Amino acid sequence: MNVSTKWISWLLMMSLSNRVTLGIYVDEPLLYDTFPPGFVWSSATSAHQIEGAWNVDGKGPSIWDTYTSQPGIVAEGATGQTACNSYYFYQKDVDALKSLNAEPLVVVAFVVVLIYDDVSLVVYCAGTIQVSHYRFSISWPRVLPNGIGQVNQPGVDYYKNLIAALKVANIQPMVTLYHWDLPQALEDMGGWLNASVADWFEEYARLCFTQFGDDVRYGLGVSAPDFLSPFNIVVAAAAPPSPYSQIWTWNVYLSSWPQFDPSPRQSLPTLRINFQTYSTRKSWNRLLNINWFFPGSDQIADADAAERALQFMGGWFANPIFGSGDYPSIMKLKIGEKSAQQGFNQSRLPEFTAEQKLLVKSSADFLGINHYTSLLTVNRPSDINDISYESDQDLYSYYDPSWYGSGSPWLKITPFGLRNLLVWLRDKFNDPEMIITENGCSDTAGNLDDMLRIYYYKHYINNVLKAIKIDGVNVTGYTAWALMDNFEWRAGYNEKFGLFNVDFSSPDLPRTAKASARYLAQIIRDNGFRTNQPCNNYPISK
Ligand code: GBH
Repeated sequence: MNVSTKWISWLLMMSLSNRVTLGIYVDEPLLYDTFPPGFVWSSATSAHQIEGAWNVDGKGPSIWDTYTSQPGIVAEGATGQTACNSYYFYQKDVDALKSLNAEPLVVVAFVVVLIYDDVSLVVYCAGTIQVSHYRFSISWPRVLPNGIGQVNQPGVDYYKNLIAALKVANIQPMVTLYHWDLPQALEDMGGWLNASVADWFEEYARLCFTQFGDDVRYGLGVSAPDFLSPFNIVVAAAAPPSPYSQIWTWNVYLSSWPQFDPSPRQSLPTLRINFQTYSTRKSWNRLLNINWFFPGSDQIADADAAERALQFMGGWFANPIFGSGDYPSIMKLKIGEKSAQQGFNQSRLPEFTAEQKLLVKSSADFLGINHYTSLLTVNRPSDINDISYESDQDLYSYYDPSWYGSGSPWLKITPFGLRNLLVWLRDKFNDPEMIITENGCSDTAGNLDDMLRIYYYKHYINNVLKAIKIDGVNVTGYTAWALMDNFEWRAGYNEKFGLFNVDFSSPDLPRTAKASARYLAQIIRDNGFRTNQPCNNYPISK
């Protein structure tokens, strides 16, 4: 990128930031242009959120099966025991994906018209660009009921069947190895806090590569590792009183990267090499969940706070792999200083050895980003006695009241933040290849006429396009979360992210395309935004 383009994009970013800090939400004009040829279009789910069949065919329980069996924790006592029943209904999922998948042959379209009498769906979906990928996760306890040791063949067969069905539909699997459903058997041995987890994970990953590697072009590692930390999922998933509640203050950093994660040991590079030999394309990754943080004012201290928030959330994992090969210096500084003041004899942030740094650095082929929302951030020193990941950051984040909301309290619709984020990641982490591995919006209605979601996808995807075309960021794929309404963790079934509605009151759990599914299919068909497609002109039809 030349100097003047950089300068212009900086000016654009500043004007966006200023507008946001003024607190007035303004619709942005769309860029009418197309994505680069070969751009990856995908939609995503995760195993525990959709599969159901939690205790059949030899599957072992996961920490989420245990967790949701405790009353009063998940909204309305919801569980993932049935969910979308994808263990049995996976063909319905593939069919849903197919309707996001534009068939090139008009002949096919006519056949479908005759069979389904749904002309509009066919019209929207006809074209030459298609959803090329489906991102799903493998349930570790379904293939290894005890986490290690005995393999559960029916579980392996399930994923083989799914992959085969995707192949028939010409959709590439994009496989997440871990989306939070740790085998309970491993949790009982200390879970992510037991250093042996690196070996356990390696055994599991090897099994997956051996069984599925031939058919998988993109392999994704651990989804949103920050949410694995004891503060989040592990503590929550362990029945109180949890041993972690005593030690999490010590282990929040430890458990969220070097100890609990195989990367600094042999495994990640080894697995990556393994994966390469099994794959037509080398790819290995860990997915960052990262917000964008705008400074809450034009004070330098608040700009620094926003940068700190980004580094703690994204740099924590991106910097060791794509940046300097170590934790961000601001994390080292803050946690080091605070640890000393708090009487720890060393920083609570562990240090990588030189060997670990080398192993981690460049251990991924692209940066996977899960992104949903932005916040405003101001500098605010924390109480020194409060020892936590949040307090270490000395800041306060909040939402601008003018931003549109969603069905989730934490998710405000801020499409401009995504473009800022992509530019920031490009600049801080050496212009990595990036794939957006999750992006999407919830409502609580699950209605088919989901104009809010159309708005969300339209403007977020358009900001990805601007980042590519105007700022020169190397984004090669986009994944819509979620393919269908599903079990939304602690929110149960109340928050609906689906492109497809699932009728949970019917035993068949039918998946029905929402207006947003058709809208997205249109963007995919056009591989972008065409001036003769005003982008808001896709009426819902039966
Ligand atoms: C994604 O994470 C998950 O990867 C995906 O499985 C999930 O379906 C999707 O979010 C939508 O929820 O309840 O206020 O404590 C995005 C990051 C992490 C954001 C957990 C919400 C809980 C906020 N999410 N966080 S709160």
